[in-house]
Amino acid sequence: MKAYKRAITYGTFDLFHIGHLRLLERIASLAEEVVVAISSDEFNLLKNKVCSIPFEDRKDIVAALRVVTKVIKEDNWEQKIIDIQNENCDLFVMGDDWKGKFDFLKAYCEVLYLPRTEGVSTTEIKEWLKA
Ligand code: C2G
Repeated sequence: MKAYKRAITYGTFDLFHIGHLRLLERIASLAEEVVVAISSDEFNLLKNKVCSIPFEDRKDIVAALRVVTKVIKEDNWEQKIIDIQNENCDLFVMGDDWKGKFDFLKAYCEVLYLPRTEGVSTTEIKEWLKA
């Protein structure tokens, strides 16, 4: 029996890497089910991020993971409360680069920020590829 029934997390998951996987694995160790909201290409532009990999591919890669129960689309900053209610989540998790930013969700479910995996990021991977 895990501490939570159903967790949700949000992200771009561009150029999927070990930091993304470690986060999702840690969420899966805490909750029976894991819902992942993948940022749409359009929403990424609002986040001032240009994706290398299109939404459909980023979604299929995450959906294929054994530790992921379901993937939904993230279109805007405002959908988290509705998502948590619609998906019956009792846990919201993000990496700690977001620490404190989503504490308003504590009114709806547990909110956890987990340490990021050091030494890897999509930005660094893009730099390496340019070198
Ligand atoms: N992450 C991590 N370790 C890394 C890189 C990323 O734990 N080395 C985590 C981030 O903290 C985040 C998740 O992996 O929780 C996805 O990271 P991104 O794809 O960069 O997501 P982001 O652009 O932060 O989108 O509404 C919330 C946003 O959609 C979050």
